[in-house]
Amino acid sequence: MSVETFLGLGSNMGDRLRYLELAVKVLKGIDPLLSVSPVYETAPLGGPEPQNRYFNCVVRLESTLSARQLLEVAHGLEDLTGRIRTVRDGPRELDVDILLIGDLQITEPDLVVPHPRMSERGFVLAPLEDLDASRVPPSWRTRLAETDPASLDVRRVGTLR
Ligand code: A4P
Ligand code: MG
Repeated sequence: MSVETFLGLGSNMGDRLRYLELAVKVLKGIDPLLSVSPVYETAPLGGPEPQNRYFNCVVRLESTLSARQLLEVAHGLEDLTGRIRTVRDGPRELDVDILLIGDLQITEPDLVVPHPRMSERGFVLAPLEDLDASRVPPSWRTRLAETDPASLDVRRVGTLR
């Protein structure tokens, strides 16, 4: 049975749009009918200073893949861009986060779904809301506005080809 899955894509190194486009192209091999949110330019959250601004978007796809298989796909996409993992939250050509897999809940050392930090990130909330507002409880936005308003400072820059 296929399950509605949301992946978050982010890039803040090199040709940021091209990396997002590449990821979407590969993901179309899993679901040719996938949907892509608009692309947002966002301030880097965490990690070493200074860092480039990110381009972020969210992809919605239907898949029969297990969570583990999806994590392999995510890592495969990151590797495809030549990403080398150095420091946590460090700059990256492509970061692929599994945000939601239907209503599945997973808590394992190397895989947590829903993504544990998605509710604290304007760069996830805005594009996810574009694709499916029902996945973003209003309380998330209210809390974020109170605790970290800078995180909601995201700017829509366009759509992928
Ligand atoms: N992992 C566990 N759960 C998941 C999941 N749901 N999806 C594990 C994907 N991976 C998951 O990730 C480290 C490990 O997390 C993976 O090997 C996987 O087993 P990583 O991508 O290698 O390391 P990271 O991304 O540096 O750390 P982390 O904790 O995943 O950070 P995030 O949450 O991915 O955030 N600012 C802006 N504006 N835009 C961004 O996109 N991204 C980050 C990274 C920081 N700041 C940002 C952005
Ligand atoms: Mg990550």
